[in-house]
Amino acid sequence: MALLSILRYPDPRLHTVARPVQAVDARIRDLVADMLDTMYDAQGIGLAATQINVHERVVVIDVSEDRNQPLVLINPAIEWASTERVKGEEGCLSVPGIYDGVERAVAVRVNALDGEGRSRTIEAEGMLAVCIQHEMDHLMGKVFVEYLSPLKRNRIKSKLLKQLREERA
Ligand code: GNR
Ligand code: NI
Repeated sequence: MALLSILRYPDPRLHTVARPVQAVDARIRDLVADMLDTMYDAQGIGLAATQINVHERVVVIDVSEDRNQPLVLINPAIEWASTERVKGEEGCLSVPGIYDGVERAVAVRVNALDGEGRSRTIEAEGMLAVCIQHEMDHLMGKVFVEYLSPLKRNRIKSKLLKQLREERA
């Protein structure tokens, strides 16, 4: 079990674009195991490698009530997204304590490699669809607060920077 530290907004490294994984080998399997440990420890429903400062297209998700249905998405690609959209409250382990509304596609179909390197297609709606879109944004260097108004985003930035300063004091 290894816990990795999670980058916090406004860390500029959160805006790095991740590169595709070339092969699902032992290194990637170790990374996935550590990301799952980290996500469960932090009580998140998802974690993108970007958040732990690894800039490869790896995501872990578990939206199950009992926290026992891990999903691993490597090199995820959206094959289809509904034109119907819905606004829901989002949070992020990299933006602790902040929650706000973001509009997303209601349903998506995603192709990705699983933890064993097998290709699979996932059809998602509800919380899983939201989480997949949120995590894929991380891989593109995008954090959910970038969907908010500049005013809100700047307030969030100031609040989190102040928290960091206070923690270091
Ligand atoms: O734990 C998380 N909860 C959450 C709630 C609403 C919308 C998206 C999320 S993802 C977040 C974990 C996280 O930051 N993943 O990148
Ligand atoms: Ni997040």
